[in-house]
Amino acid sequence: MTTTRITSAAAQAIAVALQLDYLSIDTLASRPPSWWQNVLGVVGFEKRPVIVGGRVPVAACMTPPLGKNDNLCEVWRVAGPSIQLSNGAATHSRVHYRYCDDLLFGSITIDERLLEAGSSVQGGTDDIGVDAGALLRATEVAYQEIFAVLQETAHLHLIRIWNYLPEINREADGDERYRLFNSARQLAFRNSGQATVGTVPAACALGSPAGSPISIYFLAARRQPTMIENPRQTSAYHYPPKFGRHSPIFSRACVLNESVGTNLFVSGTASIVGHETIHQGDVGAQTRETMANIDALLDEANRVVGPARYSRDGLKFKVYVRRPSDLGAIEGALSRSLRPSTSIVYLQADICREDLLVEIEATGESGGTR
Ligand code: 3EB
Repeated sequence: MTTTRITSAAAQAIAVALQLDYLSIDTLASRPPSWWQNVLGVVGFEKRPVIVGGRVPVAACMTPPLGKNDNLCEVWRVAGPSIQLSNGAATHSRVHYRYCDDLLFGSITIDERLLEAGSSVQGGTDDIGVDAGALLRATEVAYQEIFAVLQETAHLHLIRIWNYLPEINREADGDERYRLFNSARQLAFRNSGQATVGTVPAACALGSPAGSPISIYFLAARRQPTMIENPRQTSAYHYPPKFGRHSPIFSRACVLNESVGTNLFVSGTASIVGHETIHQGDVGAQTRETMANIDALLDEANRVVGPARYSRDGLKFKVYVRRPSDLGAIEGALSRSLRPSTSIVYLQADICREDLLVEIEATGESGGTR
């Protein structure tokens, strides 16, 4: 028998466990200060929840909850002995953030209507309208400020980023707003010296109601995660130009190696095979295809990272529903493939392709050997 030598890096990795919980505002209100000490960030749905104490960054999905999820918050917490959390100190930044040695949670909210138009995406020409220009500029500013914070605290690796943009499918000056967002996001990655293929974060991009600010929140890490692509899908960063001049920059999933607790991040996943949407108009079939894609990502994660075992049972889900009237059909399809106790939050959101009716994201814990 061999003795296992625990390296200091491994010991440190084991000491921090990222924990994701969906808790009601009332539950949050009853938690003692010692518990709040370890909270990295809180995310509300539809609007920013009011959290007393004020030390923890509070983000908002801006997407209204559906069904019986009222008053829930997404809470990111680290557990483990003697973890020290620090708050963002960059007063010149719009990013609110909190971090421990390994992990950082951050959030940024920008109202594009309050920014001057004039993005460098225009390439020096004036042929872009004010409407498109404002979205391009706001997206660029948001990503620039995020990357600046990551440099400052040396959490250089974005692992997961959630993007909520108002009216994602609306045309602005002849282009869809999601496609404009993709252009500005890609440019911001380039300008900040980030890779635009391969080691890019897991992500999602959803539409929020008109008049909402752009709301982005993210997790970053000191160590490089392992990126996972889906063998059934074209990598998003290699989508053909018919989906937009600039491809979306995200990985299908990533794994935070040697970290316990929540360490698998599955991007927003939809009914896409190769690069094409399938089952147009059939929300039940789209839901089943999306779960087949998530299964393929779990298999791929198990293949790539070895000893960790991921399965549907270890996942918590957020389900974005385009048309509220489809909620029953989606719940029905999921109830046939998930255990009744599975954590699922349903939200109303526009999805970034007009023909997609549902998008599902997940976060996971590995469950040992199965
Ligand atoms: C897709 O697979 C569906 O632009 O950041 C999923 C996850 C989607 C992330 C993003 C978009 C994004 O293309 C849409």
